Amino acid sequence: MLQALIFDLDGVITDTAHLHFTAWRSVAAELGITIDEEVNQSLKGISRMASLECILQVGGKAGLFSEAEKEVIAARKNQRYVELLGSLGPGSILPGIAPLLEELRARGIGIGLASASLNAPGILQALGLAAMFDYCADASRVAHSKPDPGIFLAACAGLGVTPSRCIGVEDAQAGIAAINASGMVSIGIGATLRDADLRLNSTEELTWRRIAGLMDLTDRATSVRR
Ligand code: B16
Ligand code: MG
Repeated sequence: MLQALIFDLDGVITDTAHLHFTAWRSVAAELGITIDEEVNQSLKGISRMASLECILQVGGKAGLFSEAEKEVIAARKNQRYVELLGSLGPGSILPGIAPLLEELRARGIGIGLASASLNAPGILQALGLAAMFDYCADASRVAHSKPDPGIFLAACAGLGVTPSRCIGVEDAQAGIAAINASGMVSIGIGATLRDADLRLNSTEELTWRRIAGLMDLTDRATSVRR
């Protein structure tokens, strides 16, 4: 029996990647670094400080800043990002997600969030979805970020569910690796993702029918192995 669905936020519930990009691009430009869409893709799902390290690397400036200076740069990026989040509202929820959350609620299936974003609670509020989530894992309390399974396991613990009875939904390769390492069943949203138990092209395809079918398949695979 399926106990819970645990969602990534950016790229699954809403799309804030372009807002992260705008904020990082302006901060990077002040450091004399130009970042393009390819760099932006590599920042998907990874933490704020890991994103900064990646940008410094791209610009050939890794190792030039102290920890305190990096904290200041990351805070500047976040200030700009939070300003941009003002544009989010219920209309920013990705297609198919709102009806799916309603369906899961009606069926008594737990709903959790496992986002690397420290802004996740504010984003759910802005989308009008905060009350739909039974538990949001706190990225600041998890030692290692994705691909480590920590954030997904924290969400399972908070919901009081068993990982193997849960599905995780992600749009980033590091996130799929995290779900698989947690022992949960994985669904990937995106054309280029590898290793997901089910890969879909968009959130529109993430329907209750597909989810139920995936759990049926994994139940059968488990009973054959037994
Ligand atoms: P913040 P997710 C991730 O969200 C983003 O994909 C990633 O680009 C960002 O660096 C990370 O959150 C941290 O965000 O700066 O707001 O703490 O995909 O894990 O929901
Ligand atoms: Mg994501």
